[in-house]
Amino acid sequence: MTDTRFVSADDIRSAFSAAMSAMYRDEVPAYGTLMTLVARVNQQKLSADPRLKARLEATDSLDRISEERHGAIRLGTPQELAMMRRAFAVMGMYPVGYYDLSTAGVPVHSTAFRPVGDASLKRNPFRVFTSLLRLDLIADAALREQAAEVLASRRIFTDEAVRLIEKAESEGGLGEADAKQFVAEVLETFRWHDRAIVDAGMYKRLHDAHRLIADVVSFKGPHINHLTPRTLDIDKVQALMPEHGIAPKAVVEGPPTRECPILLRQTSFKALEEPVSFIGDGGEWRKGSHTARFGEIEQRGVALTPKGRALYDALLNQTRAKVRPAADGSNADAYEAALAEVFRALPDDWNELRKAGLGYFSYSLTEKGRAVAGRRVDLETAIAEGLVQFDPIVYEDFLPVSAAGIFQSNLGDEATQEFVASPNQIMFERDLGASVLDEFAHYSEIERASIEACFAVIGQALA
Ligand code: OOG
Ligand code: NI
Repeated sequence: MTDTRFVSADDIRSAFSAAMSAMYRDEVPAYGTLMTLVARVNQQKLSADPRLKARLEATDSLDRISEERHGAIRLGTPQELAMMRRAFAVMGMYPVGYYDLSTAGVPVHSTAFRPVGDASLKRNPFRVFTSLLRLDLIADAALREQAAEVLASRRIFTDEAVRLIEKAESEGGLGEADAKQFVAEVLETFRWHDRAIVDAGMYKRLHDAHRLIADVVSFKGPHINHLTPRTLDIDKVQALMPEHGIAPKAVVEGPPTRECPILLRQTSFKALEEPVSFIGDGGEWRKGSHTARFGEIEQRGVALTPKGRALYDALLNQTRAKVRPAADGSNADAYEAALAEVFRALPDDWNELRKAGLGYFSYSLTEKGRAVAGRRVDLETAIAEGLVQFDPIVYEDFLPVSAAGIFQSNLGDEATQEFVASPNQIMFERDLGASVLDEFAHYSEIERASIEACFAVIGQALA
């Protein structure tokens, strides 16, 4: 039930993502340049491909096609993570998936807060990839303790933000004035602060332990570190970035270019070195710099089943065993060629993907199907006879290897470091104060419900 006294969570999320986008474009002008480029390439693609345009018109809000799909933050403590979960819940964003990045040399584990229902995703799909620093992976005990101390002393939410989160929880929502204020207050948490809360010496020690640790610990809050609009042609934008004065990362992460896109492809421009000041010995400000903020683009394809995903992971490993993409882009062509070659093993045809049980699809009745209501037929026959059609279910989540690639290229390419792989979803969920939704179970349920809806009309499945 929607309560008319309250602004819907979807509307609050939309207002929040719009406010964040405006703030970030203002803070990071290169991001504005990227947005303009993405919008232009999207327009060109739509004019050149009327079939794509028609399909998107039917399924998406075309006018919002170039808007942000996600952003990312890195938090320092369990308390920050738990409060962030509550703040996102007010915007209809729930934790989906657990990503262990330690295997890839980044001392964090993460989830994505996102809308889950179809209607909410269509209204505004904005999500935030949220990482929690793992101090337990820092070898130097003294540094670990100092970092924990700094983190314990900061408050990343304003008092008003906390008050409004509590109000939304106890009353079941926020009215218009409160919702507006909530957006403004929570936005403060994501703002950039160019004055560090540590001195230059401490910053250097944190930075030497891992650049990401310095990024999380040294500032007043978890500045949004990137936003990511959706592109309809990621290869084109990647190729055009240099012409617009922005330096792309070496390679596009994820699967290769395909007729039938799978999962998620993403690339970013490299993080910018920005002026910051550190606390000096005599309390004065000392000038320095920090590199953290960048812009990214994404293009999504079909969600894969566990079987499809296992194949994807195996093929990606195989590719990277052949050619490991160098940070300077020197072997980008060789990597792309190897990726395309190895991924031939994954069928590039919707029906083959479906029949092999590799991807998730949403089924619906055709007109012909509705006309034969009551007839008993099994799914494959119904498809073969044109009674039922299927569409790929879009992957709305993230990929750990890709995420690590995005992290690495923006932490400085020399920052690769080995950690002992130690996924700890139990610890993460305890810190979060909730369990994360299993993305496979979620897609599988969408698929199952779509099949049931068909059989409610054309009789029970025989199979
Ligand atoms: C997050 C990197 C991961 C993605 O799109 O995979 C990410 C970060 O750098 O904090 O955003
Ligand atoms: Ni991202």
